[in-house]
Amino acid sequence: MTPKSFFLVGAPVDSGKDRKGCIMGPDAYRTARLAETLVDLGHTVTDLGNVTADRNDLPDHDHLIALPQTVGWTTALHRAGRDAAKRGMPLFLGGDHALALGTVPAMADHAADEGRPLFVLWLDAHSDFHTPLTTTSGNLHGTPAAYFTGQSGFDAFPPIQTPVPTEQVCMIGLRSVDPAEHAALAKTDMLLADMRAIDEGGIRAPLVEFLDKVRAANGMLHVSLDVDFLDPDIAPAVGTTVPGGATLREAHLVMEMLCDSDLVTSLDLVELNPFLDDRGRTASLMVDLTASLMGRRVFDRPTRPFA
Ligand code: EXY
Ligand code: MN
Ligand code: MN
Ligand code: MN
Repeated sequence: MTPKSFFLVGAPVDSGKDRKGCIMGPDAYRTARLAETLVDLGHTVTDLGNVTADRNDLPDHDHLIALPQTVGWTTALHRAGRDAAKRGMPLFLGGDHALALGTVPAMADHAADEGRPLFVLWLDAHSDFHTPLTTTSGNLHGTPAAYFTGQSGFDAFPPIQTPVPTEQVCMIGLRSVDPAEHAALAKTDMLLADMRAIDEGGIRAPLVEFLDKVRAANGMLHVSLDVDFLDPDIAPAVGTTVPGGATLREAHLVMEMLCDSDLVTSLDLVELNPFLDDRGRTASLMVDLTASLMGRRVFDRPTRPFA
C-alpha cells in the first residue's frame, strides 16, 4: 500500500445508549499503540486529539436517550470530519456508533466536493437502520444508517445534504435486525450479508461484489467497523455482544482485501467499551485489524494456493 497521511480524530461519544464506557475508547486505541503501529507500516499519522460535543439546547426527549447530547456530537463531528478529510485520511476513534451520525454525512459531503460518490461498508452485527420514530430502545446508536441514507424521522438533527443512496451501502456480519429495521431494509436494494450468507458462501463473495461496484463508480469508501461485528469470544469489550460473529480470520481477510483494493478513504472504529475488556485484548485486536487494513501482511501477495 502506498504511504498514507492519517488524521486520528478522537470521538468519545457515549450518548448513543445507556451503558457507559465508550468514552474511554479513543484513549484505549492510543494505549494500544494505534498511531505507532501505522507509522511502523510506513504511514504518517497526526493525532488531532478528541473532539468535544457542541452545546445543544434541545430539551430532553421522553423516549430518545440523550438526544441533545447526540445532536451536539453530530454537528461537532460533521465539522471535524470535513476538516480532517481535507488534510488526509480520517480515522475516527470511537465512541459508540452514534458517532456515524456525524462522520458518514461529513464524508458524503466531502466526496460530493470531490465530485465522487461515497460508498459505505458497514461491518456490524446490527443494521443500525432504526429512525427516531421506530426505535423501541431509544438508543440512537441504532440509527445512523437510516440517517445518512436520508430516511425521514430525524427532524431534531441537521438536514442531510448528501444522502448516501442505499445501493451504495453494504452491510456484512448481520445477526440482530429488529422487525422495523427489517421492514425498512426490505424496501431498499442495499447489499446485505448476514452471518448465514457468510457461513454458506464465505465472507469474500459479498465484499468482492461490493468493491467491484465502488471501483466501477470511482467511489470513495468509508468503512464503519463495529466491535460487535466480531464474535464476542474474541472481542468481549462491547455492550451489545451477539454470539456467532466474524472469526479472527474472517475479519482479517476483510481488512486484507480492503487493503488490496486501495479504495478505502475513511474509517470509523466504534463501540469499543474498554471497561468491559480483558486486559486490553479487544482494543489490541481492533488495532491489529486496522494494521491489516493499512498494509500489514506476511508476504506481499498470498503464497501459492495449496491443493
Ligand atoms: N437494534 C437495537 C436497538 O435499536 O436498540 C440494537 C442496536 C445496537 C446498535 C449497535 C451499535 O450496533
Ligand atoms: Mn453498530
Ligand atoms: Mn452493533
Ligand atoms: Mn430496537
